[in-house]
Amino acid sequence: MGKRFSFALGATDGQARTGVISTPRGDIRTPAFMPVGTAATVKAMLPESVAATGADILLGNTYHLMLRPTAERIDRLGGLHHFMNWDKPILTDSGGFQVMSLGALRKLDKDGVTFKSHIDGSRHRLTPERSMEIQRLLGSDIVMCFDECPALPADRDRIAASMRLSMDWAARSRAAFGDRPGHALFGIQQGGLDPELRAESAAALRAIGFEGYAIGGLAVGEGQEAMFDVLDFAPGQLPEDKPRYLMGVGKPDDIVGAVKRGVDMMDCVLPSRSGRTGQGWTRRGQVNLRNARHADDPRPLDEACGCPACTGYSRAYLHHVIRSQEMIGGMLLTWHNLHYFQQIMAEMRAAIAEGTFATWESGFHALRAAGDI
Ligand code: PRF
Ligand code: ZN
Repeated sequence: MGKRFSFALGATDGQARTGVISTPRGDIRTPAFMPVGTAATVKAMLPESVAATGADILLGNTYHLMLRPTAERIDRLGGLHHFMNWDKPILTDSGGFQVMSLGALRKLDKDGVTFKSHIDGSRHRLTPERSMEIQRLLGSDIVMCFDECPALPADRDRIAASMRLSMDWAARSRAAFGDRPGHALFGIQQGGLDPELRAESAAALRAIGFEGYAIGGLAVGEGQEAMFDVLDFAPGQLPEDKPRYLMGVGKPDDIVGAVKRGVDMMDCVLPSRSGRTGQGWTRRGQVNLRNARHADDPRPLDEACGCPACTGYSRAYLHHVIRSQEMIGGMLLTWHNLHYFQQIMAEMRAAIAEGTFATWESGFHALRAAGDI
């Protein structure tokens, strides 16, 4: 009972969807935003605080955890959930994207990728089989296929070859993942901005069969307009009855535009990373708390926000602790940002269920355009 992984699509409103992913570790309400817990921590947050913001699931990284403290050590210590004291679902990325974006030296071949650690320069290798093994050792609930994501712009031949390599790796990931009831394996669509390559990738993934389907290869420098152009067709190329996950997105307006076009899950470091540098994301737009104009401001960051940063502290205080590099500055702003991102998700889920998404979206953009922050 409740032991299997499943997705129940609830209401739809235009292309936007709301539903529930059920896992043995709990339900994930969709559309879902996943905070990023790269190194077995959502930086500056206790796990119970992450849950209090409304997160049902967080994301972990194969690349970082395999290097430190290693997947084998986490396995010996009882798995990632126990290790980091988070008992809700965890999705892990497969490592390839992080090797490409972070790894100083790497060499790609048909079988996998060899790279040097950004920590100590030691040599490591990832293949689809090794990535599946690491994600199993971590105890990940949602495992991502091992893929390659080319930086854009790139020429069509390069994107096609990379996508076909990723589809070969998707088949190897599926075979290596094996039969693991209660755990899910997601395929990752590639193909750049090209509708035909995206269609070929989607067909390859559907033929293999996955519990969910990610849209990879976006938010890699193409800009929002180009990304939305792809999202106008890519979700429709993937199965309707499975979750669709847009990887590494994004800013609040990216997230809203993605949900409008049929995306169910997203993740991004933005609310946590930018919070640590003093950026506050609010209904009215982005606020840089480092700015001197906040030094004497007794008002909260957002008077309508119920998070600890907004209910207990002034902009003047946030300005002071950020400028002073006090740890509580990053803690409060990360909490606020994660709370705000989850608030948007909750409001979108409710609007889709009520069939009022277009009205909600107009309100979302109108408040930001007013610019009064
Ligand atoms: N593949 C994987 N992880 C990712 C991406 C991808 O294409 C992206 C692209 N935005 C972010 N994270 N495996
Ligand atoms: Zn707040």
